[in-house]
Amino acid sequence: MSNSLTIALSKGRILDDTLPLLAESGIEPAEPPGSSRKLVLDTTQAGVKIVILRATDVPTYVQYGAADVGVAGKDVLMEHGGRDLYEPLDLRVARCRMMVAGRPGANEGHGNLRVATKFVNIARRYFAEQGRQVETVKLYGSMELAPLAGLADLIVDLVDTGNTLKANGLEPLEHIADISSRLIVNRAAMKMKHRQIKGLIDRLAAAVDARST
Ligand code: PRT
Ligand code: MG
Repeated sequence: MSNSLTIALSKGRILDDTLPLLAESGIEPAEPPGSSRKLVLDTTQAGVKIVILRATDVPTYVQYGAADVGVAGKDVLMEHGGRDLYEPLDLRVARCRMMVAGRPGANEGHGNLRVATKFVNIARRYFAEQGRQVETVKLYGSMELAPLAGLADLIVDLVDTGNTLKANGLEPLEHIADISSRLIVNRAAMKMKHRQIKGLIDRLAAAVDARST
């Protein structure tokens, strides 16, 4: 089993944007993902498998070595903490920005602001670093609704075009971080399967570079 390698990906943007890079690196699913309900896909390379997870579970699988490598958004890694993970490559796909958003001027109010977000660790760290007192409220989706419904003054969310905010009468107010997808690697796997993983990193890096030149 020395040639076995498990790659963790998540459905949606990350899968859509990563599969072409993997294909350019010589790894393609043996059957089109989505053609069945399978969560483990064989690939054109013997021993190399792709597992399809929830985006927030990818760092956990890689951290515990249930997957050797994975692809996760920087947002997910920042929120997870990224403990025990190598992050050797920025794949430069699924790009967006982590922003504070709200009604125009909503971040200027004095007193305790309430911030609704699915990224509570990122939000707490950001406001604490600035010495600003906020109360965070954990949500699992549709953050844009929170200011409209009176649940919170501000949200911390991902913004790409800004259309979702605009459609809900909100504006991006403060930039927290630029986000893109990263290759992550389990520490033990990096040692035990070094030749194989180093080869994958090099081929992916070449595929990423070929795009931006
Ligand atoms: O959907 P599910 O809950 O299963 O997981 P997920 O939402 O994390 O998965 P997915 O596929 O939606 O996103 C995976 C990753 O894509 C995220 O972790 C980010 O790293 C990256 N990404 C890039 C984005 C966006 N761009 C993005 N625009 N993730 C989400 N959005 C959402 C944002 O939350 C907001 O609702 O799109 C909306 C804003 O888009 P605009 O264009 O209207 O500004
Ligand atoms: Mg989603």
